[in-house]
Amino acid sequence: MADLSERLREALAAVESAGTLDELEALRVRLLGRNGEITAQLKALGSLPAEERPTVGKAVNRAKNELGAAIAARRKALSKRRLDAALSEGGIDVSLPGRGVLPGAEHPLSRTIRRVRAILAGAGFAARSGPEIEDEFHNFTALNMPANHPARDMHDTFYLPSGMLLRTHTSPVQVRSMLGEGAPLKVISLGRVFRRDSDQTHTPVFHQVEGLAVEEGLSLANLKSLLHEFAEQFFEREVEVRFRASYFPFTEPSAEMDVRWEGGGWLEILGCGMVHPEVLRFGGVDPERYTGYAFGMGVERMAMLRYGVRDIRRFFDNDIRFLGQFAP
Ligand code: 2U9
Repeated sequence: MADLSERLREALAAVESAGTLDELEALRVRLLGRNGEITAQLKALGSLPAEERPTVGKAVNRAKNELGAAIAARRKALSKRRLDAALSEGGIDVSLPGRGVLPGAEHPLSRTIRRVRAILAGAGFAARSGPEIEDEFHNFTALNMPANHPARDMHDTFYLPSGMLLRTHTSPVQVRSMLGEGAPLKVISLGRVFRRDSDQTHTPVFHQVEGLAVEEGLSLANLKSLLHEFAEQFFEREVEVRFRASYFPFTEPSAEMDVRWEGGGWLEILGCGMVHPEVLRFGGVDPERYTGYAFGMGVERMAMLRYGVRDIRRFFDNDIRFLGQFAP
């Protein structure tokens, strides 16, 4: 009996100091398993004198139950320790609150493009698109910018090894429309254009909207009234506009349109003009019979003016804190 209680104390100490679940399981098998110590003790009861059997038997059973309970408690403690370690090591704290779902918002450039398109659709312009990789003819030559024309330099063109180029404006789309559809024509082209230029108001990729109308009898007055109406719809208020004489190789005469801003100053919002007869001819249109007007604007610039954004690069950072402000 003395021997038994000594072994029990030792066994309980061993359970308490088991450092892993595997160690503990090995211990359980050694003590309580089919060939374990306790089982051997119970088997040995048979060889004891009959009067000692009940007392010793009870003591062995008590030791068995005590050990079983100690092993179960130790197993629980070790399991918890293993889970805690896994959670802190893996860096996942499943008790943290969720991140929540942020509402989506249309990109300010997409909103601006949609508005411009809707306003011009209301004025009878149909949208056309064309390739972003262009040839010199459609991007320059047909727009009255022959080889070595100084205006080609101002476009800071990206040239590809093949001799093709990334379009520097959306005008080649309208050249293709004139060649493909002929006159009369009333189209806008809207899309990405590329120039080697980058600062607070210039990015190498930006968006343009251009309009072109070709018809018999179109005049500068038609162009001016269209653009005045466009500005009022775009800014959703009555606006005062003025036209300043300018120069583009593809229009003659050419002008820039300014809008009167709060504070009394003038802000340039777009360029325009009557299509140069040479450009009509390159598009397969007879300039003796038809006249055309055209206009072009930068979508980023329009969005900056409408939303009060000072740095054009914000449109391309994809910072949710910036973009989230443009939800309708
Ligand atoms: C054809 C004939 C004429 C399109 C035009 C402008 C004036 C213009 C600028 C606005 C800001 C470019 O994005 S920007 O830097 N564009 O001022 N664009 S007239 O004239 C055309 C187009 C196609 C066949």
